[in-house]
Amino acid sequence: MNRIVTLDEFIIRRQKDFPFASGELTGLLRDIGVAAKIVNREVNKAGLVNILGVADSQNTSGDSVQKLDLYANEILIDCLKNSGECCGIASEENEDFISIPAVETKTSKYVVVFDPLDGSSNIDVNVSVGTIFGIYRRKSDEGGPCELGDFLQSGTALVAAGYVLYGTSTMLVYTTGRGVNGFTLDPSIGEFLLSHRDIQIPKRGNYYSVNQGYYLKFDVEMRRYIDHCSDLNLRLRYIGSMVSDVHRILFQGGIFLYPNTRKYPNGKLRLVYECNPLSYIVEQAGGKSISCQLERIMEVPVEDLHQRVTIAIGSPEMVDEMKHFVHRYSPALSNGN
Ligand code: AHM
Ligand code: MG
Repeated sequence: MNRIVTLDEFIIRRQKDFPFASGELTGLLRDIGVAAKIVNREVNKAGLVNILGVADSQNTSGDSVQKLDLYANEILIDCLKNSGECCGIASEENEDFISIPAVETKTSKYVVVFDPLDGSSNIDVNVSVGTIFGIYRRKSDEGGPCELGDFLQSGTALVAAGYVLYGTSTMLVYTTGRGVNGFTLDPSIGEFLLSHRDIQIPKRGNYYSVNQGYYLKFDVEMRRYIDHCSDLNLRLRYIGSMVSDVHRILFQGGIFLYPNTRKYPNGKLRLVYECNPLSYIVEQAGGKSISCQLERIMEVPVEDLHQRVTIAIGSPEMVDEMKHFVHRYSPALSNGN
């Protein structure tokens, strides 16, 4: 039997890889692990809403029942606030960033961004959802409050990123820029255990993932590429939770697309909370992630906390192929290649 390695043990061991590490990043990752376990407990209870009370109502004991995505948001904020390991937070659920005062004079050099519960339309029907997070080193002076500029950093500045998938089992996958590792929650002991070491995305895969219902709203080059996927008999899988769709692709290979539509001219997904952290993970696993206008996602300038971006992410050869279709069919980019 392989030796069991817990998430905490793994994070602490990895701290030694960074010569000047102060333990703050280690502490942050542990805080996120704790928050994930609490959110997991509540997500698992979601099927009991008819017994316990539906969101925005009162349950049988008269307590008010919160929407799960808001609950997840509060848990993450609380866990990160209490330890004082970060000086600021930006969440997809909050309009503005939150500055965190120093805890016991501890100054922190990190800020955390997250989507507390991605794919939240899936909750009521018992389908997978996830938490996505990214960690940046602050740009403002340590000691003072954090500033908007600390969050408006491009993906290339990420120090760590990860996600938690609340699926048939609960997994936490993260990177600090030295490969990607996955941990599975063992509910009997309440610990995340190392289950997938050094994850490598396959160069190609049999899956493509896109909301094909919007097909007619996509630009011609995207339609041609989707036709190509269908001609190749690739299997279409679309859960409606980016973190779940990207998780499948990370392990089995394929491509996930969310192009621009008439309703979302810049795409629907958020650069800061969803696209940059998942791009960092996929790139670290050997994959690629670009916008449908062919910029590397992690280099897209971040101008707004809630900025949206189009995305094509997944197996490297498939992303390259998509790029080729854009060059070939986009009226704006066509160069005859
Ligand atoms: P959310 O963060 O509000 O849940 O929205 C993001 C989700 C993604 O997880 C998913 O890929 C996408 O929205 C689905 O959108 P659509 O229903 O337009 O296909
Ligand atoms: Mg989301």
